[in-house]
Amino acid sequence: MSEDLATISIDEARSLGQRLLLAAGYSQPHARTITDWVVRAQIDECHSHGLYRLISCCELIERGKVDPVATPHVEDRAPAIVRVDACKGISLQAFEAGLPVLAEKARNCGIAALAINNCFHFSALWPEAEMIADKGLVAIATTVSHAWVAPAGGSKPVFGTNPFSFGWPRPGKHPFVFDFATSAIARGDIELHRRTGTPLPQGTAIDADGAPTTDAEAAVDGAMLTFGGHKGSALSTMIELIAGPLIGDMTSAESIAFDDDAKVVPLHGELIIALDPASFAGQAMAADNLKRGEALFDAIEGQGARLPSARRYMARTRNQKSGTMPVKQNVLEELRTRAAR
Ligand code: NDP
Ligand code: PYC
Repeated sequence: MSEDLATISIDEARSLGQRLLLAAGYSQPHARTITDWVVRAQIDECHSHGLYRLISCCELIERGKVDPVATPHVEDRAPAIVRVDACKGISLQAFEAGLPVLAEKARNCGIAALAINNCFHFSALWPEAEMIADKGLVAIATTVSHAWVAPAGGSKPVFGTNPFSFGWPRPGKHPFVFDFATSAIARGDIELHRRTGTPLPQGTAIDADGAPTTDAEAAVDGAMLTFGGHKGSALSTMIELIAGPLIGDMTSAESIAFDDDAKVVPLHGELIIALDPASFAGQAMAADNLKRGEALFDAIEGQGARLPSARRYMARTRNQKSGTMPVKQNVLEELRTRAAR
């Protein structure tokens, strides 16, 4: 095990998460969902959105931002649109409340959208894409965050790290899922580098004078960069529009203004779209069409390339078998210190 990684049992992580969140003031349903999601992410060895995020969730209460007992409100807006108001709670309860309605609408209409509004959002998006794909539906999920990222050709933060996730069902196999920030690096990774004082990868950030930097502190004072230059910049703009104004929620610039230097995770909306293969092609054809997707995956893997999520699925298998998982040493120390208070 590398120097900065410790091991924790999955059971201990679950009970640590529940204890911390209940003691912080979250309701039982929020404590359960948040714990489930961060433990899932840690099992898949997604360090930036795993157990580390328990600290972010506690800070949200300590800095007076989140409603820790909010009950999401589901609103049937149109045959293919469901809206869930998270009422300034964490997004996850809202997603779980909206998911069955989204799936039913997608089956009825062929395509449906779930708009989550008014949610504090700290999590990775792949669990959502995976849960939708596990229902036999194609998934797209996207959200803004805080304005930390400069547009290509500029030097001042405008965009959030704006993640985009896609899920495709694969009968008998884990779904094909990808999930990434449209910034060159996720903010969570910058924070993890900042905690340990380790350099950022080249090409991910600029300092306050607009000069390239690998120093995480300087990046926080300056700006993060989009991935893929102008292409990531355009994608990030699209996400600002469809997960912001389209659904009547904040842009990343508005979210960071609302934050008012509290330095907590963002408050905004999320757009989730589900598509039903059977509605496009009929039940029998849909099965054939999904098999044609398999040929594509074979062509990718057949030449030694890997599919997105393959690393996660391998980590999941390994860690579920052992009942333990790796976690950053400094994160575990902080969680145990908080739990002992
Ligand atoms: P990564 O760069 O770590 O990974 C991006 C995706 O690419 C993953 O699906 C990953 O699969 C896949 N991938 C990585 N390397 C390869 C490879 N060599 N070949 C094929 N596929 C590959 O993601 P980010 O750091 O950009 O984002 C991390 C997380 O941060 C995401 O889960 C995202 O949702 C979250 N996030 C959340 C935000 C929020 O506002 N809530 C904001 C920004 C990010 P694998 O996992 O298997 O490696
Ligand atoms: O890692 O960029 C990020 C992020 C923002 C909000 C939650 N995670």
